[in-house]
Amino acid sequence: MDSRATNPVVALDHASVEQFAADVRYYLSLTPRQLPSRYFYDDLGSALFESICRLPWYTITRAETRLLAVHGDSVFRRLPSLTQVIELGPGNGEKLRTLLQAASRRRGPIDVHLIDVSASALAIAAQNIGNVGDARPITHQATYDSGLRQALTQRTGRTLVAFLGSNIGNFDPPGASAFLQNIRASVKNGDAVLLGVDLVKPVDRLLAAYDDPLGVTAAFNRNLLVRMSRELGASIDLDGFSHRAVWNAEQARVEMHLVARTAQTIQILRAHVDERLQPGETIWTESSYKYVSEQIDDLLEACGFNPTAQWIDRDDGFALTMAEAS
Ligand code: AVJ
Repeated sequence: MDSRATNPVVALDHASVEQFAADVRYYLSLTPRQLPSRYFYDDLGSALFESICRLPWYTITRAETRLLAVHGDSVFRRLPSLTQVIELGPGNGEKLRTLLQAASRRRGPIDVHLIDVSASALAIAAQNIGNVGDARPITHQATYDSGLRQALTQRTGRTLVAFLGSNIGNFDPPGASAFLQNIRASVKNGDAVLLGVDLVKPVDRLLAAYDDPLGVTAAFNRNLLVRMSRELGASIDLDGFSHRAVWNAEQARVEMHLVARTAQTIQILRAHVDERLQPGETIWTESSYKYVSEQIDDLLEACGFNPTAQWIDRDDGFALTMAEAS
């Protein structure tokens, strides 16, 4: 949805609640039980995620911001005549602002399309981008695919698609390939992607990032239950669920789960949900896949991109990779 369109908002909100209910019903019934991680990001969830980014144990945001500040100028130098940047899942837009500010000189105005499912994140991001030089923020409250489609219908010229913060980690490997292939099919030769990806690192560091001593990540995870109660009228005992993060070495992913402390029921009358969980039974709420740097080039190449630069933060194990559609 384009932020400038005011009318369809109500209809979309209604539809998105129905979609949420349908997704909860479907994913909770799977084995193992799941909930899609994109539903973390209501207003409270987005605020909790911002807090996570400030935690000493969650290094992704700071590492990426450092790389963008240092190498952002090279990104722009490699893309002369860039007229448009599309960021998928910008959150508060601070990383994109760092990137834009790193450009030593820029020719002409640049359209900055911000695509996020969170309305509150978009409002903050648009503000953060709006006061950087000649950047013109355009917001789309949408999922990645539909937002990308909307943004590209307004294509003005050479385009950079930014997918930062290791957001790609939420896709399983086939999903990540399909997603990048879809981007490749949607952009033109000479367009580029900028991909920020968290790297495999020692397990203790991975677990501390997803199960922090302050319990912010636990609150972020359990907020999904709060959201289900608030938006869907779900009847859930919030205290009946605890947060768990596990490193799945075989799959190279950190998983987050909600664990039933005792026997639990989740009931949503309007969505015909009536699930009973055994003590210890889990709901899998997120995967954050971690990569080794060479895999990122391989993945991009397999999806029709030509990697042109990769910058790595060794301290925190994070890679920023640029690739061109050619
Ligand atoms: C925004 C999806 C990249 O997977 O690290 C942070 C979300 N989950 N702590 C991530 C998240 C738990 C984050 N991404």
